[in-house]
Amino acid sequence: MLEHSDPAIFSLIEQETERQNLNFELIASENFASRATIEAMGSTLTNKYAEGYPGKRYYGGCEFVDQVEDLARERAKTLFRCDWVNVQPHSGASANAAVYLAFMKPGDTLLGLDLAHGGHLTHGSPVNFSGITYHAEFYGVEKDTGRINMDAVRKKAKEVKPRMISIGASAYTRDFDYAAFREIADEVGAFLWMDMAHTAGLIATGELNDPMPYTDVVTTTTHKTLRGPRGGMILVGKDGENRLGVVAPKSGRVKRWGEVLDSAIFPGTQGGPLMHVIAAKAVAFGEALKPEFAEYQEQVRKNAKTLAEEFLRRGYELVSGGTDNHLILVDLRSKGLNGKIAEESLDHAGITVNKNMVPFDTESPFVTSGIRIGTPAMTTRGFGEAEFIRVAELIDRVLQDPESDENRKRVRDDVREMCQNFPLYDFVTV
Ligand code: DSN
Repeated sequence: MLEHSDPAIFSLIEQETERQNLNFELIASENFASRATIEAMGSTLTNKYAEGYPGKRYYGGCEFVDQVEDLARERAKTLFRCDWVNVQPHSGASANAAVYLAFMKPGDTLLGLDLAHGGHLTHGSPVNFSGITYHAEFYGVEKDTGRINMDAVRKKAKEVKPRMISIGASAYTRDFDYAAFREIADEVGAFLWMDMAHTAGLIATGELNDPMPYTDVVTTTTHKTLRGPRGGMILVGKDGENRLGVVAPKSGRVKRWGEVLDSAIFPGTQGGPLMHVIAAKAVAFGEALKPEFAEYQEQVRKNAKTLAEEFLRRGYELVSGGTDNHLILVDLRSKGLNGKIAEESLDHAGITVNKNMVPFDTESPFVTSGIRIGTPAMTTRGFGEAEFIRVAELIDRVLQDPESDENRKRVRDDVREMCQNFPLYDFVTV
């Protein structure tokens, strides 16, 4: 249909699909959703309004979308071994906004990981609603280890007495000690929130520590390591009466955490849920419950480890000296390069990464001293350790002579050849 009704958009989608097919996709937060997931997203469910929750909607005709949302919630609860889930957040940022609304009053203090040390905009950055509405304080990583030091977090928490502590990152290569964070939160009387957007897939299959038993609330996106549609989700490990004292308006009954967070999504921060995306989430969670998904997550980590070893062997410096998860953070200063030059030259060679601040960076966020490289997307395409050794070699070849068109072109030809041996989707012919 689209080819005839809107050739301009059709052609751009074709070109983007070709770009995805013929490039190394190494942005740590990206992945390739399955054809089934994409099919659910492109379905008639986009036509339906369904404000409210299954069984309690503000619109008629919700009998089928109710079942869709129930399936998504049940599958997510099984996948993450938790009591309660809300699958309606349009994005990770929307999920996080609802957590703030539920737990914090304007001006309350949040203690989160510094954006410049691998944190996220929605964890208190001064240019984000979280830093504008709330008072944000930060913990960071140590200069010599590149890791979070829990004694330093405790010291900071005692000093600033936060109402909520956030865990989670977009550029941190190590796992988190949730038990230690819980202890600190209890010592200072704070709520504990984990944003597992990057690592949800690895957590689901047990590759990384599980935050559910230790945290008050967990948020995530559904499209990164979790490999679902673009969207968000909120989870509670152990549901129970909320400690905020929020009561149901008519009965005066103390609400459960899940109910408080449901209200924070709708009507608190969102309107109608995207039922086509919720259907796609259900499809992706169904896929994630299969044994192949655990094998995939194991391979994601093995590939990241291989990539780290190969970069170290080639004389690069890595923040924290390696990785426990799906990404590495390369500090390019010892090679006389910066993130901007590296990102641009790799782009010309068909290798997509993003420039990234490294802790204690001496460059601006527009230049940066590092690049972040992730393995989830190319692992989905079938790359194993042998292919990631080759990925490191091709990146190194570009970075040895980043301004040379000839060098970039030669690498680009090799990248294309490898990509063609691992087709993105079976309908892609380029
Ligand atoms: N934009 C995501 C990332 O690249 O890590 C975080 O939201």
